[in-house]
Amino acid sequence: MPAITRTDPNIIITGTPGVGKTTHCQELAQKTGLHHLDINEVVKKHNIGESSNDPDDPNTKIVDEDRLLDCIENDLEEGGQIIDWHACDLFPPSMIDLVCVVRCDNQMLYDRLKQRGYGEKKLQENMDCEIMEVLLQEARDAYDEDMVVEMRSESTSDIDSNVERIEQWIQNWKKDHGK
Ligand code: DAT
Repeated sequence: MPAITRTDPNIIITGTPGVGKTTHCQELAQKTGLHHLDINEVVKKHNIGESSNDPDDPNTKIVDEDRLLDCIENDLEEGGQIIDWHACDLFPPSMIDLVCVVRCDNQMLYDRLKQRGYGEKKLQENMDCEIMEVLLQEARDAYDEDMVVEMRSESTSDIDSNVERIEQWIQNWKKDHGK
């Protein structure tokens, strides 16, 4: 396997919408100085999402994944990216060092999505996604088993302990890779 040239790891924070990805990414970026790579922002900036034809869900964008990868290729090569996205299997495993799948209690997720103003259909689709552990399975299928960790995000103390755990992991990664 070729040596890793990046000096900081690339970490995916994934999970069903509403579980707490962005909250984790922001806290982690602030604590570590790594870059919060918000894929929603990349899609907007480069205009690489097409509106879905679903009249119930006009705001959801279908993203051109090849173009997305072109847009972030340099960032991934550089390293130190905290990738915030509700899918993970499009990122090349050779570029990824850790995948955190954020989860939360179903009722809590329902309340968060309701508060976000999701319509009933979109809400139910996302609830099914969480209940069926779709993102966890996607992560396990795409990456080595020992790269994938599951984290709960139900209270502020969960965020603190998850972020602390990832910070510790980053330090170990740097030591192990002589960085
Ligand atoms: P996502 O990026 O996965 O869509 P988010 O970070 O925007 O989710 O969080 C959705 C909402 O839930 C937001 O109002 C913050 C809240 N939230 C998430 N995780 C939480 C936690 N562990 N404790 C308290 N509130 C949390």
